[in-house]
Amino acid sequence: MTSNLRIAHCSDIHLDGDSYRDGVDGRDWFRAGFDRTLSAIRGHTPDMMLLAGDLFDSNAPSVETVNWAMDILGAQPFPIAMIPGNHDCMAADSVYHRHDFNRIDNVHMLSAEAGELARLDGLGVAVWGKGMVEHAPEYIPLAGCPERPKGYRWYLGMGHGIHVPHGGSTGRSSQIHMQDIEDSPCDYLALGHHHAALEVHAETTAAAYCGSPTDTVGRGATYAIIELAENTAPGVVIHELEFPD
Ligand SMILES: [Mn+2]
Repeated sequence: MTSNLRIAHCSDIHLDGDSYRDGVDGRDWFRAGFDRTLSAIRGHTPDMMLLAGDLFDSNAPSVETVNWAMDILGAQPFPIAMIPGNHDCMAADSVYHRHDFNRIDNVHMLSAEAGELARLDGLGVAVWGKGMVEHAPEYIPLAGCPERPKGYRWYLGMGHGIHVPHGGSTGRSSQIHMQDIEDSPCDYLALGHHHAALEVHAETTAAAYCGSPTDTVGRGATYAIIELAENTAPGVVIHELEFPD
């Protein structure tokens, strides 16, 4: 169990998405973007990584791209916990029904509809997440998160959906209400879906959308590094990647 924990958080990679650059193969472009992101993340020597959804742009990525993704996740020198997003949700045709990411030694795929925990005993970390089946107003990404499991120093959660501030509008799909963040038993919530990075901390839970490292909307192509330490406020830093021309 560690008294300090450094977490890398990325999301919304959208592998096999359409490139918006003329003459560039979208497949190569998004792969290169994820490769670059992981390289930058390794430079921070994190204890672990959280991937908060939309690794793939759809539930129909090429088998070659899925194998590429499984290989590169498996090659990272830290454990990874991940959830599906809306683009790669757990619908009947989900890419994750065809390819078992839990076969990768260092990967914990949290895809159960009711939610599930990954236990990283060596780090004293428990991670909660669940698999979105349908991106719909009825789906509440942070609903059902259990209390902190006994015996773990750090409790992390993940969610993929739209941020709803207090008094914000309802009726959208996959709402992450500020109240859900305030009520969360987790130390840190790694959120995905908004491609623009956004810190949404509550008093007892740090929370952030890390943004997308393959999209420059908002604060640029980004990922986050989180430092948790005993008796110290969490540190969340959004890092911007250089974006190739
Ligand atoms: Mn999304």
